[in-house]
Amino acid sequence: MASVGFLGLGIMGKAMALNLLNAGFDVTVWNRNPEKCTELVVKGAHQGISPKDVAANCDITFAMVSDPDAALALCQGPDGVAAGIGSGRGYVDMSTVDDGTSKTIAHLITQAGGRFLEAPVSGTKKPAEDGTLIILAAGDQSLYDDAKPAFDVMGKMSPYLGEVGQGANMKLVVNMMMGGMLSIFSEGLSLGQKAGLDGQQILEILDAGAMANPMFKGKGAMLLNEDYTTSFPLKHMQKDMRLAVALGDQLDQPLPTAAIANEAFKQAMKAGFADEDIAAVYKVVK
Ligand code: NA7
Repeated sequence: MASVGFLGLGIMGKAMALNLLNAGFDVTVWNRNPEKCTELVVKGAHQGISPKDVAANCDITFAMVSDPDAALALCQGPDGVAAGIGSGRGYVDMSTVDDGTSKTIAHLITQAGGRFLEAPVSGTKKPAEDGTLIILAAGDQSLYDDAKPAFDVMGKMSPYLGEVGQGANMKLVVNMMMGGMLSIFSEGLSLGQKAGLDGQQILEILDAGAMANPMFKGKGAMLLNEDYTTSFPLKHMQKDMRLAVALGDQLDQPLPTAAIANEAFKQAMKAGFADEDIAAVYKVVK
């Protein structure tokens, strides 16, 4: 099996790196806060000293960090991935960023002789743990072929979407729709209960009709129980909405519904729910 690096052991990265380890890959991990490496090291991973060190010593290095600034920070500077990647090795950034950031990272890596693939994912904590993510890959096709065995461990589907930027764009389209749906779902559930309807019955009726979907089912139970245990941090959804609205500006595409949903997530951030689950957007309309 190829030696793989994994940078960023947050909610998603930890679960994904653990699956690679359990599948028999030789895994080297690094996290900004090194304490998060301990659990994986105990289970057999090596610990890298910097992103540069990991990229220099692994055939393919994966990264899963919070946002565009974090993704760029991993690559730049004397300890960054670009300083270590060298010729022919691969770098796969699985963080959700905008297409511009992804292209900047692609440039940094390819200038240094490496191969680059962006591969943001659709799916949160549970699919990351279960290895059932949807991986949206775009960029160097030879690296896609080499990374496929690892993708098959981390996800249930990993379509190749073309040139760098298209994975990022697909992810923003998907999450923009998810944020919009969650926002109107919260308003509906709140309106119904204010009108005296039973919340559980609202969920059952939705689930029996054309609007049934796994997200309403999963998040619906959380809303009724006022359980906001973080599976998908709300601050990351607001980032995705912000990046999608910015893409709309760039492409002259009207996004009135997404823009308003973005405002609801901003309100939730301001109210102090940034680190809670996306379900906490309900609290601003409740
Ligand atoms: P988490 O659980 O918030 O984890 C974020 C990770 O990103 C964590 O490992 C952080 O390290 C790391 N991070 C954040 N900023 C930096 C900088 N500047 N440099 C290096 N590392 C950094 O997020 P999730 O796992 O839920 O989500 C990850 C991605 O998937 C995100 O793009 C989502 O939109 C989808 P720390 O532990 O704080 O040192």
